[in-house]
Amino acid sequence: MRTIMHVDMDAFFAAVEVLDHPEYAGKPLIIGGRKDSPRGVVSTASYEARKFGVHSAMPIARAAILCPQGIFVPGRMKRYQEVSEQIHRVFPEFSPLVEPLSVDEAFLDMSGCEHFYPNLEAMGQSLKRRIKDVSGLTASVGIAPNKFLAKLASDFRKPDGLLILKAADVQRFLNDLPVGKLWGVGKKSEAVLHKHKLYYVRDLLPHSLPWLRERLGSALGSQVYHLARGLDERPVIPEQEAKSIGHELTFAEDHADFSFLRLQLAQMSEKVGWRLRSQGLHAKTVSIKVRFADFKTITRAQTLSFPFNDDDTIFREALHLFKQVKLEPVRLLGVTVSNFSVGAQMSLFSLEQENTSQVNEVMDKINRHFAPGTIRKGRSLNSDSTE
Ligand code: TTP
Ligand code: MG
Repeated sequence: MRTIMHVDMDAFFAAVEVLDHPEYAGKPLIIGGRKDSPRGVVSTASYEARKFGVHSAMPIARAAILCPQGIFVPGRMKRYQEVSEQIHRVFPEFSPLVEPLSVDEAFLDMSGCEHFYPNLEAMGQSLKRRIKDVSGLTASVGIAPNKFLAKLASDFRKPDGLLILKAADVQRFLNDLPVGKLWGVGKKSEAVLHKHKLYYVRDLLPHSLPWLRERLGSALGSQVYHLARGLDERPVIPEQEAKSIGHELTFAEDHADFSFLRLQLAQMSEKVGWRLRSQGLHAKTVSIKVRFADFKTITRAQTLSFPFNDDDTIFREALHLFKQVKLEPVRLLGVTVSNFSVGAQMSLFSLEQENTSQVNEVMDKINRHFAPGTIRKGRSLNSDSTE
């Protein structure tokens, strides 16, 4: 029997804002944009704001109607990333087998580590306490015999929760769970199950594996059959090395204005370059992704003969690729670099490139010292600038 721990920070971005602005404590706080921002979407909301029905992915405008007294802040990704890294550095203290899932959550395979703690409750408390000490924030933790159950458990007592699901209690816990909570059951398969009057996990139990497979398809049918019985064999997979670094942006409206899109490419190239350099990497390939108004999505890539890590090369190649695409209204734009090498031989570079790399170094230093984006290249500041 395995022991899997799932940890997920509570109202993460909002909690970081409260940490840095104690005057926000206890108030309805909404992250993602200013109140009058017509395009913003809610990243997250404090638990106080959630009482008004505000939730992630909701348009800011809607949140402003539901919760007019809310405090609206645009969000500071760099700061959240920093706290995220603090938290993710804690996990390996508890287990060598950590699977980071997102900015604020991870699975830890604690099998074989149980004897370090008087009981599983103490194990969970110990992780929660360590996260609090390191970051000042609360996390919710679930401990269970597998990943599926551990994630359900951490969610169940949020915020600042801890739930241990023992094998003997699993079926009772699952029986009252809506079928939509089973992994893989989206809106479509939920509708199929509802059509058969199957609303809760307990309703699924009388149905055989072939019966579910026939209605949901072979793979999902089997998954639902097993999850409904609390069975999930998926291993905790330790972090894989990043194979690419990218940024993409979905626009609230479709854009066909070339100078606007070029500005977006310039800004994304800077972000990608910054991340590449902060990880000490060089890349050889630049790719762009373009999704059009009709959701048709294309990617284009260019591999260079030398490794690079400067914004200029990324932007130049991204722009070159973009110019070859027939301009139609664009819904999403992305820039990615891949094909990494660690460091690069400067001797291979021309003097010009060496100068560029010095400019980037100075800009990064300033941006690290002050806020990211304090100093930027002219072309990413407005759409009138030249290449
Ligand atoms: P979540 O863990 O899903 O949410 P949360 O930590 O804010 O709240 P909870 O207590 O329910 O776990 O996501 C982590 C962060 O990721 C969240 O603080 C903001 C960001 N995020 C978005 O930007 N957009 C989204 O749609 C979601 C779901 C999250
Ligand atoms: Mg969270």
